[in-house]
Amino acid sequence: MKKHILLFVSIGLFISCVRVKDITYEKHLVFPSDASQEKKIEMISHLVPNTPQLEWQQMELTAFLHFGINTFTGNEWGDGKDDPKLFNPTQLNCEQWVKALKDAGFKMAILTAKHHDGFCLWQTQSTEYSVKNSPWKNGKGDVVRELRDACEKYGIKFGIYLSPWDRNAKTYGDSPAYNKLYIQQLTELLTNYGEIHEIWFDGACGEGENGRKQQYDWKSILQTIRTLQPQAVTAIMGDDVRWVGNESGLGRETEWSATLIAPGSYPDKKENNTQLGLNEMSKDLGSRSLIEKAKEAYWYPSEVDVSIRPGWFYHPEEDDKVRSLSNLVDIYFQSVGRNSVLLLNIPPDTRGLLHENDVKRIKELSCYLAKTFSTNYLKKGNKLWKAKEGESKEFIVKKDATINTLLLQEDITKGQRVEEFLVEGFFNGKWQTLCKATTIGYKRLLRFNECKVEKIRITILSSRGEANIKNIGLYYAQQVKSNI
Ligand code: FUL
Repeated sequence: MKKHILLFVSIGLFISCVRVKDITYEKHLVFPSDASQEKKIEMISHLVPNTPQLEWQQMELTAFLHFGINTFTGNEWGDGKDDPKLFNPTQLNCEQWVKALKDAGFKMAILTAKHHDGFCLWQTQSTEYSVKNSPWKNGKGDVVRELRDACEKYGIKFGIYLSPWDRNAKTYGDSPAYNKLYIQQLTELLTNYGEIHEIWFDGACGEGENGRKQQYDWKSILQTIRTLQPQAVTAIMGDDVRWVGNESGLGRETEWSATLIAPGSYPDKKENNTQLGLNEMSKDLGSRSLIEKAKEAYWYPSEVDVSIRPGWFYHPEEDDKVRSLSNLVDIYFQSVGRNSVLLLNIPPDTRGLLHENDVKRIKELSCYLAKTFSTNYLKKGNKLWKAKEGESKEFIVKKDATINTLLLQEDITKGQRVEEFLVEGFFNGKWQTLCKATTIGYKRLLRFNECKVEKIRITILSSRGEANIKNIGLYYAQQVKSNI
């Protein structure tokens, strides 16, 4: 009898442990109205990405391809009245785009299937304003198809940008009629082109004819995506991926993926965000003081979108204005290195090719990153460290190594938890501060003055419960001259 009781107690204990351990909130959580601040912190520390969000985050480096009627008119925003006959790339070759991207380490390409001008790059039934009425391939061409096939061939993911704002559609501003057209376009793209991994909904939005304001039917739009392509993430006006808040390649130093800002397409977004005084540009999207006031929380990670040139579309006069390597390296550290995914725009030119100058620069970037991160000077940095607040841990550095860069990663499948940490190096017989920062998240990269250290010590100064540090690395990143 005693034996049985013991067995039952142990099974009961085991089950309750598993249950406590297993509680995570995927993508969204609602705080109980009577939850204490302590309870809220505990809950948000267990907020985690869903599978598409996690896979998206792991890509780190993705490419935007702004291409369309604007490529041929020199505009950044077409008014929807440009003649489709202007669209006539002379040597369009999506394999050239994708090969260059793949070689440079990009994991996905997102094409502007339709920009604000409404010109569609695929054989759509929804409008006459498309490649069908262009001279390119006698109106039989389909850029979406060609890019899709090239992505398949070279093994990178494929995404689409479908501008909600449409300056050509007659129905724009007549909300039900335009929503129908928009969902038709989305359905074509999500049905006829294989797997799509990101759908980008631009927030830019003007008025339709006679000042009519379009009310988008986000509920049906998201429903269409979840039905047709459940593995896809929806960005910006979508609810999986958040716009970082600028177009200059700058992530926040304190970047929470577990945020209090409600996604663009949620019906209660306005109320929630006004109550908390938040918008996409706010400096703080995840602090304890916001948690105290918030009713809900979202796993809504940041994406840094920036163009390699001054414009989003190709303009020949910008051929010598491609960002320098040193600028791109800084952008990488300020985006991927700040818990974000980098979405770098490389616009195809009027030939329908990625320009030589851009291709050269992304290649240089990938060589630089490969060289920097090929030698890890830290010993045993990839053993999971379950770190309590206030805890320190020492790590041995390989002998005689000169270092200036630190990499840290949390296991975000358990939640994002670290609020502040300190890194010291032992040299000249004493511990000296190398760097101190706030959030880590999926990935944090920090650069500091180069030095030779025997060992480093990391202290978790503040954390929302036990932090799961799954990877630490030490590297040497060479200085790049600012004009290169
Ligand atoms: C903005 C657009 O208005 C630009 O043309 C570009 O597409 C950029 C990525 O998003 O909101």
